Amino acid sequence: MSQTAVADIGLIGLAVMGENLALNIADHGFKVAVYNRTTAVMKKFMEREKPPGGLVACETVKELVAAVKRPRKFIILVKAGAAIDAVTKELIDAGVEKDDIVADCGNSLWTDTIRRERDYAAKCKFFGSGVSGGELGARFGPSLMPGGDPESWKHLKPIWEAIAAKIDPKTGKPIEDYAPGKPVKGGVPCTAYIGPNGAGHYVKMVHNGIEYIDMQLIGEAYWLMTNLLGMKPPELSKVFGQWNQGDLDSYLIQITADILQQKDPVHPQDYLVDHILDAAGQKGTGKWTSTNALDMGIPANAIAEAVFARCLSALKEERVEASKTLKGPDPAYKGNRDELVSAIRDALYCSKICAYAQGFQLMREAQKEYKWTLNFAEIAAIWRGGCIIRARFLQKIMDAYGRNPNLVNLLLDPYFNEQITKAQTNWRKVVSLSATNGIAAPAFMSALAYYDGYRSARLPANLLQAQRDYFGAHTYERADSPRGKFFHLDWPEPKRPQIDIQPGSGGGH
Ligand code: NBP
Repeated sequence: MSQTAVADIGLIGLAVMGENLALNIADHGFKVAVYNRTTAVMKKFMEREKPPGGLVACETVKELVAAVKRPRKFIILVKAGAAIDAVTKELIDAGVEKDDIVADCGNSLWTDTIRRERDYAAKCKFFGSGVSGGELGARFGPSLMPGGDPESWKHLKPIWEAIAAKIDPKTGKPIEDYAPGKPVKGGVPCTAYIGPNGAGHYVKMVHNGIEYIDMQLIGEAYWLMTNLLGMKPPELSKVFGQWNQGDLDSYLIQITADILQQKDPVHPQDYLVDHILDAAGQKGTGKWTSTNALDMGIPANAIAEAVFARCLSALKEERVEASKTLKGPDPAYKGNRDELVSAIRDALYCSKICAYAQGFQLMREAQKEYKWTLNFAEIAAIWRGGCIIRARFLQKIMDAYGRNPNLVNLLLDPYFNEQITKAQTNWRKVVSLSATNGIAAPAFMSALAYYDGYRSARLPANLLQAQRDYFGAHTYERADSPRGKFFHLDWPEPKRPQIDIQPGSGGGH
């Protein structure tokens, strides 16, 4: 089949994300040429959707390249990793030229995007754009985090702004009345140019790291109410539904309320959540965020804790065995139910503030490392709609960076400071209760430790430095000397224990 150049953009990869994004683009009046490695998948998609002329079916990469108008623009939505390079090379072999734009919209590691932009520079303009929102986001408006050459962004911008989720400028909330074929008109798009090379994918990675901790915190709240108050899924669903009316209003709280009222298809009298195996999966973006935090020396401990909590959950069989021998207290709470529910809500809100403080601190450091200039108010703004962490709370972060673009840490913003000051007694109560009742709440605890550590003018690292100097002559700074001046003490010889070995007492082995 030969093609004439009629399409505004080409899209490769028609799995969940690709097919929904293609329909979204077509709904907004752009013609999209679509291709999938397995042709049957593309054909099935075209038959099922019976597209009204917005989609152009291509069976080969050559056809796809020929179908797109110049300067050609392509979206790659295939499995992150080696497949991105394979597809980019196929596009180049099929005739993509130096000024054509190849936008990888998968969950790629940002350093791969930096490398790809450099490696393919002579052949095409490689661009990296984070996409969040899953299947529904892709279909009805995702949050898009584009990073790459600013000239390429000018060409992509009209499409990105059209297909992104939209925010009502009056309420700051997402406009959610998009139906197939009837896209939202007006509103502020949840996309903005993030920065050069890997910046878009980096910010998307941090988004996912925050998503891990957001989900873990909700899980811990659910688990504490289940174990300390004996609450059942429908009651818990109501609590999450109420929380969704206030400061915790967010997509993840809303879907939690929905999930908790879902009956089990196998045992229709039961709730599905009670039959789902408690072993979490992961695809790696939380781990990337945590590894990067360690590499840069940024204390994103709550985010890392959420990743480790998934790892611990995955040791299901080991945990089952350990539960038979390792002892702890049986949960027993005799206090007021409503007071505890409200304390758990406060613990969740305070921990969430710390988690976002860590995510934004990470991005602050990354911009120094990679020489990007990130606009944190804008990043919070584009996360208000379309993405998995969308929440009313993000408006507060946007306001905080609007007040002070150079804010060192979100905790120092007056609004967040006041929220934690008001709610921390409850937060501490919940963490204490989880410890005394033997209920694992690692993210609540770790966020509180971060808060207490960050607000401490002194920490026990003085002793740690002394230990390092003692055994390894690693030197220390003195509290009464300027920073950067290092000291070493010739520590007295360690007193070694005297071992009295009697001749012939068995030392000849
Ligand atoms: P998958 O990540 O499951 O990838 C499947 C697609 O990749 C299929 O179209 C497959 O073609 C294609 N593909 C593979 Br695998 N290797 C290929 C190769 N060497 N050459 C050409 N095509 C190849 O799809 P997805 O879940 O739609 O996600 C797409 C991207 O979006 C991923 O990077 C993902 O991380 C990211 N993302 C996903 C979500 C989500 O909620 N799923 C959200 C945000 C971002 P085939 O049909 O021939 O096998």
